[in-house]
Amino acid sequence: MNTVLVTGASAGFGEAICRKLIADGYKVIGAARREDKLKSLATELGDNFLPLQFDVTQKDAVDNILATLPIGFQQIDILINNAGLALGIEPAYEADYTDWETMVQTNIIGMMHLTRTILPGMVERNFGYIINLGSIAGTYPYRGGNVYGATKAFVKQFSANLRTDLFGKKIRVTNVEPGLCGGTEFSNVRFHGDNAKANDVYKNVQYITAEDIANTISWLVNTPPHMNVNSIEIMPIAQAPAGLNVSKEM
Ligand code: 8X3
Repeated sequence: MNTVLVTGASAGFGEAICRKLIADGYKVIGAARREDKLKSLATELGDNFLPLQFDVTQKDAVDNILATLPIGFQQIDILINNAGLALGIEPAYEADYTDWETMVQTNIIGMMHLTRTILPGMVERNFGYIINLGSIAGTYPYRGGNVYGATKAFVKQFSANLRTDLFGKKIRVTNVEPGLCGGTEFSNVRFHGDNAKANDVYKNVQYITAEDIANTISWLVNTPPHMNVNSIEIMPIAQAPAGLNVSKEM
């Protein structure tokens, strides 16, 4: 039975991924900052689920916890770098600089550290799979996407470069790039708890859901080991890159 580590497991994509992969028969380590949420997930998911309380930005704490995993969960076959966030939607000249730093710390440095820590074991066993949660924001610019989109462009290129470094090894890497996804805390976090603003993003739109992403990841991990999906971009039918715009007012 393969073991999966999912970061950002307490809500949204992470929670849905844990639920789906447990149902698929995997052992799942769910890592997140919020212990109470992890505990209720553990009660729901049973003995094949191991809750781990850590913040991906706290390097030493992550190292200590990963070095003392219980028997049965020590060999991580699949790493799902899901922890990440968007903060703010202001243009670059008005954005909060600490928001930028937090996004870089979580979306880039947290993912880098988990990958660098877990990848050598996969290489030793010549077996493994890393799935990174990128975003369409890493490909398509939009107003206020500045640093968030740039962190996801990093995820995209890092994933591609991992494939190159792993050439000739039986280790797979996929960058999953979701578009507009509702029913999660993503926009509530982005708007710093302004729930009315967050709800407005999804009003009258058929968005994709965390379950859609979890089902995609379930499909990915169950594809045959000789096959690598380099990247997969998923938008709701209601969303599309709608062409270049020209401002007539300038
Ligand atoms: C989430 C998708 O379009 O809100 O990364 O940036 S989007």
